[in-house]
Amino acid sequence: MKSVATLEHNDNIAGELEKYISSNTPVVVKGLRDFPPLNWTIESLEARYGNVDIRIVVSDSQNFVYSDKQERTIESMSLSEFIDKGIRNLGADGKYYALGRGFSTQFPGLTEEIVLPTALSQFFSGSGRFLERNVWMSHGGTRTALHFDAQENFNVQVEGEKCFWLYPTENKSMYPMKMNSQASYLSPVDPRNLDREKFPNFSTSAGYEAITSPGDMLYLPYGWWHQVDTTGEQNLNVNFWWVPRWKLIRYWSQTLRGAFVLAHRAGKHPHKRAQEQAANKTN
Ligand SMILES: O=C(O)CCC(=O)C(=O)O
Repeated sequence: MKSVATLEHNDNIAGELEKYISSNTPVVVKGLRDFPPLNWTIESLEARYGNVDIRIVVSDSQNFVYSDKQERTIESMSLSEFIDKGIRNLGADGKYYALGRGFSTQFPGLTEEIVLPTALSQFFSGSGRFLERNVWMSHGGTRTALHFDAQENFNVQVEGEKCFWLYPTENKSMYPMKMNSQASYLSPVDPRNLDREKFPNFSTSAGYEAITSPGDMLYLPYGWWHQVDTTGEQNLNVNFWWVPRWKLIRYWSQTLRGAFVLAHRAGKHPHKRAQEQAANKTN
């Protein structure tokens, strides 16, 4: 496994980072400055937003694995309830919880704080670049299943550490779930616990590792597969997703899978609609 390259935050960091973005190569920027979320803690967010209702991912273990039949199980609860069940009393009710993809817009006033440092602000200028900001929170020890996102990603660590195992967009032996499944952006492979009989072509040597500590920002390129482990008692993280125009065409297979996942979520996947029409005819 190779290590992802690192850069130090400096006033000219954008130019250095641009080379990695244009070659779709991951890199970690260390020592981020001028970034308000680095002052947050889970407790300070709870004090501000404890009563806010959020969507929480629920699992039977800290290994958050999804199936092709059901993308993932979601429950709605207040931030305080989540922190109680998922962080302060880990596993006490036999379930495990994580705030993954917690839209910043659910927390009034937070989006304004999740703003890239001035030295990096050029990346979101220009029109048509959908930008989503998320808050991630969990007890350490979680594992997020191997998947890719059809977006560019800046992922910043605030509390605890994350260990990313990354595989290039072009890698052909990732065993993605079926295109017509709910989760065609996911792979059933667990690279940290590899089943060689089931997945003989999976290449561990194709992987890269990036460990991020508070103040580190991973650039996770469009379509790169990633499995993520968290450490520490508490894990807090924010990320930015945005759309690169030319990569949508260059990595069309990822783009297509991403579009099908969105269609599934909206109930408009062609396969799902065909099934529904067939069911209606027989009724
Ligand atoms: O932190 C995690 O568990 C997953 C993060 C992730 O998948 C992402 O930022 O795209």
